[in-house]
Amino acid sequence: MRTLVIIPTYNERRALPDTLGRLRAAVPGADALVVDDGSPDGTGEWADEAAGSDPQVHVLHRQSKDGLGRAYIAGFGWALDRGYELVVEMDADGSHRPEDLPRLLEAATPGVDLVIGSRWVPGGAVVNWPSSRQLLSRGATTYAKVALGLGVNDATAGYRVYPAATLRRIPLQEVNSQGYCFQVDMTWRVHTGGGRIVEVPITFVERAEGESKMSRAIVFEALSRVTAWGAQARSRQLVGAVTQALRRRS
Ligand SMILES: Nc1nc2c(ncn2[C@@H]2O[C@H](COP(=O)(O)OP(=O)(O)O)[C@@H](O)[C@H]2O)c(=O)[nH]1
Ligand SMILES: [Mg+2]
Repeated sequence: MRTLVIIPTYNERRALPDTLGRLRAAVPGADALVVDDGSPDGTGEWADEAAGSDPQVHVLHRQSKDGLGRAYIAGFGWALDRGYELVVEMDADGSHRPEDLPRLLEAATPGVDLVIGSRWVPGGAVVNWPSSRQLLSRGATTYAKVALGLGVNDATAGYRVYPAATLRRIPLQEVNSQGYCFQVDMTWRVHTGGGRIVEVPITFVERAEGESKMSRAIVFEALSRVTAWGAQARSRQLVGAVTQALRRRS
């Protein structure tokens, strides 16, 4: 299967060389696309050099920091235009171990619409992640489960495999969640479209280099959007139930 691994970057000059090198070694058949948002630390220039010496490495340059979601949407479009069959999301900072990718790709069998590398299933783990971030991640997933009825144990996870067909079914230009909410947004769209989601345990390793781009605004976006989607879904269910009851009576 023609596979593209999309790596979004903002100021990952110190972490990207290791991640990319390990990825090329772990899955030599897969191509890589670095989507850089004009990182001031020279990440984009380094990626250009890597692409110059390796035809399986590509770079998409964007003007300025515009959010993880938009970087991925741009990368998905790039992948679909070029006929890739499997599209992978992977962080640049080493949190998503490239050595786990073969197991994720194996899980992308026919009939599977999304593979999530999950920290919160048996066999999954986190290393060096502060307890505050663990709590936030678990809390967000539990909230998404309750509010949306999502049967997924790690809805905010960013290590994923999408078959191209799944991405083609989603109106990507309408997906405008920016931070980690983007991952929940995409999961919710696959779920409501009747897609089959499979979780594979991974070990998530907190970055050793550079800084997290997590912010309060990102948490707030996820909280408010998930609440709104949940309310919409509940009201649709209610309208459906009332309509059926009325039909039965008439
Ligand atoms: N292109 C791009 N990449 C981003 C942006 N925000 C975060 N990233 C990348 O997304 C990945 C995950 O971000 P990170 O800050 O490590 O999030 P954390 O692991 O949740 O703390 C990393 O590869 C970042 O460089 C952005 O606005 N644009
Ligand atoms: Mg990180």
